[in-house]
Amino acid sequence: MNSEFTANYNRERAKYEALITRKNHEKDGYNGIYKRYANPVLTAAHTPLFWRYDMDPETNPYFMERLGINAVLNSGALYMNGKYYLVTRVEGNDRKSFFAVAESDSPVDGFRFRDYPVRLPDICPEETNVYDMRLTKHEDGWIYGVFCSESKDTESNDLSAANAQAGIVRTKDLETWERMPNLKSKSPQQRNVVLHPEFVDGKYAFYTRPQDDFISTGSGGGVCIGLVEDITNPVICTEEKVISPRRYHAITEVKNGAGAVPIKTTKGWIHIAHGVRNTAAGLRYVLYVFATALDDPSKLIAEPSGVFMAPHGWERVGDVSNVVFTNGAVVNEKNEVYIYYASSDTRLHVASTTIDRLMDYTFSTPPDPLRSVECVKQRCKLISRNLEYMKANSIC
Ligand code: BGC
Ligand code: BMA
Repeated sequence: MNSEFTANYNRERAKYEALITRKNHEKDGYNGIYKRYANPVLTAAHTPLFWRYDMDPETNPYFMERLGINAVLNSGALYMNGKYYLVTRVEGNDRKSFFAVAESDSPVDGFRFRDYPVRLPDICPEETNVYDMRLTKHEDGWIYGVFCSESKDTESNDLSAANAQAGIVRTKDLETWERMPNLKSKSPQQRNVVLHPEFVDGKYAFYTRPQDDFISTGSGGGVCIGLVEDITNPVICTEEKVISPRRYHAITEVKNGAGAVPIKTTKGWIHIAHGVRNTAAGLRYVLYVFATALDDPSKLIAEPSGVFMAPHGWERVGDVSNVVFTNGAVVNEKNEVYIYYASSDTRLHVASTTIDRLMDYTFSTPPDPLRSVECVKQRCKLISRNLEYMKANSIC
């Protein structure tokens, strides 16, 4: 073996092992709602060397990257039999994304990719790109993956015009995937579609996000719910009812979309979703929370005001800066909640909370009054109550 190859391989291999086995820890910073962890759980550097390099010194004398990976980001998540699974979005240097399963015994570190990425059944010859899979353990016994299936818009003269639809796969072991036809709805395009884990009126319930074209939601009013009778022929057979509307001058003004599969609690289904607003510096993606009724998942029962999570510090910078995005969260038997979120379309992080804290946040945080003058009233109410309480209890 030539010495250049060997030296480079040994160094990169040691760096990779050190990265994969590095222990994570909670980061400084307090809001009482969740704790962020200091290190990302997955990055491009966590992908195996044998995905990127040619390991044969004969054909790769310099130990050169042949098929680089650009980013590991938006991941579906599942907690099953004591293990944490992430179905990640991996983006190659060629801008195409694909899915890959990483697993760990710990929710916050130690994630390793399986040897091969997910090989999706190729049922859509026009499909160019796939991304952002939500993993739903459904009461029908299957694990479903719902993702964005993107194709070129051949009707348009604009080379970058695209068409987004919801692709659906199912599996029992995250290894063999059966693909259904893409979801059909009245909306010309769909992104950020999530399958509800339980039947609703005996049907499969999908959270959808109707959009008039590829980027702009246009007349799409927000996160909706629609029902499907037959998952092998997935057509939304009901009205797509808006459950979390976009609102003027709120964090959801330009777009919003379902994120993680909703979490069932004693008081309602808790959704961790994303909201987008436009700024002079481009779109800003943040996370927000809303809840729907247990007996009617189409009924909004709580929507805490404003941002649940926004990009902080180095999370602000990346391929698409000023973005946090989630499409996966898990709950373990200790009622701990782990939220996997990506920053700036570049790397995947984790934040932890508990069901009790998440419920307290969701149901005790007041809603957005939507006007400055009302927001001041809302804050003054908190201040005067606090000052009275502090005075009465001699707290300074
Ligand atoms: C990108 C996504 C992005 C979408 C809308 C796609 O081509 O891969 O990351 O969310 O465009 O901007
Ligand atoms: C969206 C998503 C994500 C991405 C975000 C910011 O539309 O579907 O893939 O994180 O844009 O680029």
